[in-house]
Parts: sequence; C-alpha cells; structure tokens
Amino acid sequence: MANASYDQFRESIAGRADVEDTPELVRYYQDLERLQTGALWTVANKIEPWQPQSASVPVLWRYRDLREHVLRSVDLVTPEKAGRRVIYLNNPGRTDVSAAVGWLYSGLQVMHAGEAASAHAHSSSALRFIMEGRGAYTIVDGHKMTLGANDFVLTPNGTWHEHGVEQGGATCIWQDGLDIPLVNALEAGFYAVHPDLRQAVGHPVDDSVGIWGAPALRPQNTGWNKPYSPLFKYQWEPTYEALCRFARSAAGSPFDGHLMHYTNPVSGGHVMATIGASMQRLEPGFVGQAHRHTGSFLYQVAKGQGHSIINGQRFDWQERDIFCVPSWAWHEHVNASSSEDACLFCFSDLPVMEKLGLYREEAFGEPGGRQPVIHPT
Ligand code: GTQ
Repeated sequence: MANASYDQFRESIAGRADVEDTPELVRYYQDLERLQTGALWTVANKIEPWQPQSASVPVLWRYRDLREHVLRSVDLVTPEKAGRRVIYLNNPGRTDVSAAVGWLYSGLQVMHAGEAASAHAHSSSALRFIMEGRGAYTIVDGHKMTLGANDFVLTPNGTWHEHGVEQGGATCIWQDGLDIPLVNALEAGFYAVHPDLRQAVGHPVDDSVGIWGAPALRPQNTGWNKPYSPLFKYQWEPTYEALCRFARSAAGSPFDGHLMHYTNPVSGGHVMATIGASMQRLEPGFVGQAHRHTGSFLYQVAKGQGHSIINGQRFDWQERDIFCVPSWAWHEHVNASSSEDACLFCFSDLPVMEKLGLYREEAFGEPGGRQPVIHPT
C-alpha cells in the first residue's frame, strides 16, 4: 500500500523523541516517578501518534452464530434480576472497557412477550434498532413508541426509559447502542432507577412521530430546546422509501452508495449530541471505493447481503449481522447481488468528532479506489 510506505517514511524522519536509556537517565526517570512525574520524551511518540491508532479491531458478529445464545439467556435470567437482559459485543482489541468499537458500546437485548425492563435514566445516550419479533415498545419520558423490525428508536441521555414486549407479541431481539465507554472515559456518568420502576404513559402512543415525523415539515410553536431530537422513533418503511427515491434521483457517493443521516427535525443535525446514525442503500452490483475517516462506526445489515473490506480484511455479511469499522480504518462496501439491494444501518460518534473539530476523511489513493485483500476469509 502506498500509504503504508509513506507512513513508514514519515515515522523515520527526525523531530521525534529518540533518547537512549543510560544508567544515569534510568536513575533520573526513577526520581521523577517518585514525584508523580515523567519525562515527556519517554512517552511522546506513543501519546502523540502520527495518525489515529485504534485499539479496536474490525469484527463481524454473525447473527446466525449469536442468535441462539442470545435466546438462551431468556431461560437463565429474568429481566427483573438482570436489570437489562443483554449480551454485549466485546471488541477483542479492547480489554480495558466493554466496547464494541472505539468508545461505543453495543449489545443484543432479548425479551419475551409480556416481559418488561424497569425504567431508568443515565448520562449515556442510547438507541435501539429492532432486529426481530412483534409487539416491542419503548417508553421515553412518558412517550410510548410501538416498534417493528428495522425501526430505530432514541433514548437520549437523561430521559427515563423502559422497554417491553406486549402480551400477545412474539419474542423480540434488538440491538442497543450506547456511548457508555465515552461517558465513562469522560468520568461523567450518572445512573438512576425510576422511583416507581415504571413510567405512566402521559401522551398518545407514537405522538413524537405524529408531531415531528412529517417529511420536511416542522410543526409550529412546540418550543423544543433540548440537545437531542424530539422525534424518538424513525420507522423503517419511510426510511427505505426515502432511500429508494434518493437512488432514483441522484448517483450517490462512490464510497457509501445512497446514505441518509437520521436527523433532529428541529436542527437538521444529528439525532443526539454524542451519537449519530444513518441508513445507506447499496444498489444491486454496487462496488464501493475505499476511504477512511476518524470516528467509530458500528453497522447492522438491515437488508440484503454483501461484503466489506476493512483494513484489507474481507467480511461477508448478511441480514442482521453486525460489523465495526474502527477509527481511521480503510473500508469499502460491496453488494455483489445482481437483483437485491442491501441496506446498512450504522451508528457512530460522528457528532463528537465533528463538534470537537476532529473529523478527518481521506480517499484510498490507488487507481479504482479499492484495497488489496490481504487477509482472505
Ligand atoms: O436499555 O438503557 O444494553 O442502560 C446497556 C445499558 C441497554 C438501556 C444496554 C443500558 C441499556
């Protein structure tokens, strides 16, 4: 890879710390250590890398491998005892925190018909993406939302929220996405259990969609001034229709096909302060070019099948599989099917990268924009 040799060249040039240990220096370092200090040149190259060095590795979590183990938890623990009955995704590159990628947490939560998990609130922002089942609901600050497959629901930071599956529904599995590792890294996490363990539903069911869900129309005088979207639920059907219309109207991106961000209808910005989300459609035969950017991205295959090449490694995915792209990893997506489109749901810490001025993006410079596959699967 041309970029790899350029990186090696840059790393060999002067201007970086290059001090060899001598007995005198080692004694000096020991003296500094006793004073809770250290010499910068012993750590400078590590703490200020030339470019992002993600500890996370690309991972594909195959739903056909995971599903039965997620369902096993139903017989082993109750939601009452477990608090949340969730199997979390553990990036093998991260031993210090429970993270799926970067500073993002994710897990698969399962609930039988008639079960509910008690209401709580926390400093972490959260979202859910429904994978299977019937009759799921979430209540956010007294607003109840009914949920079906591929629906996306927000439980923003600080809101009371609880989840359940109606009597008469069918066992539901959904993906949770939270910024728990980020909030903990910032040492800003609070957690509270609702005093009644359950919220009263104080509004018409699905009212947030009724008020805020009309395409390109903003209701008057609602006075919303919170730092997250007042639209808590984004339904699959209108999202998919919008993507299909987009695809009929414009060429899309050479990297991402037709990608649309879920937005806060008040600001037009990301849905929450720390987590953004998108759905992208790869048309039949789409062969994406590789690029990389800062930020951590977790994808779920909402429709179809295909593969992605991430830092030279190929991952073949199908519906409901989840995979991650760590910060600054090269990635490209392919839908080899000649007949069916593929849709990828994705959530990320993009709002954080953008707000802090840390977002950076670059295209893979090679002809055709495609990576050599160095680790075939
Ligand atoms: O439902 O708010 O998977 O607090 C992990 C922590 C879900 C939740 C998780 C949580 C939640």
